[in-house]
Amino acid sequence: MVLERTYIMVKPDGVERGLVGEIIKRFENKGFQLIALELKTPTRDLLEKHYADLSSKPFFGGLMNYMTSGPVVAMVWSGKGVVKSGRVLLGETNPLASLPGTIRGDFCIDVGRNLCHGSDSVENAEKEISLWFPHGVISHTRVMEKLIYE
Ligand code: 3AN
Repeated sequence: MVLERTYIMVKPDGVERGLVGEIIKRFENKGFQLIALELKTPTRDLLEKHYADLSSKPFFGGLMNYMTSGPVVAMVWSGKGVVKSGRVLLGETNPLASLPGTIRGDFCIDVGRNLCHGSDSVENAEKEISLWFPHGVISHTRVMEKLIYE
């Protein structure tokens, strides 16, 4: 089975607030598989590439300052429908519009401190994975696959 991949990132506020484990737990509980993880302080150059489509937005400067304020946890998750489902687990961009039960709905308030990032399409996921993990990710088929998929 060829499984989809997505790029999920715990932003500096999520790392600082000790929510890394909670966010990972929700993806694990769902049945998705972690195939890459790195704690790193991203450079402005990397973030400008990651957020290239937002460069003309009025909040871009604030977004850069926020995202360079500390380390992030960069991850790649794999699974059936993981791009869309990952966005559902995260909640809406605006945390106040996110339902309880989602990560943003449960843990944050402001759009400029919304804890996490998730790729919004399969195409963007593959671009973001290449950008954040230029050396690739592990290839490992886990034994429990049969317990997750029919
Ligand atoms: P998402 O992260 O849900 O895909 P995008 O790609 O529209 O949302 O925005 C990327 C990031 O830019 C958001 N996660 C948030 O941190 C920031 N952002 C988006 N819209 C605003 C806004 N109106 N004010 C401040 N920051 C924003």
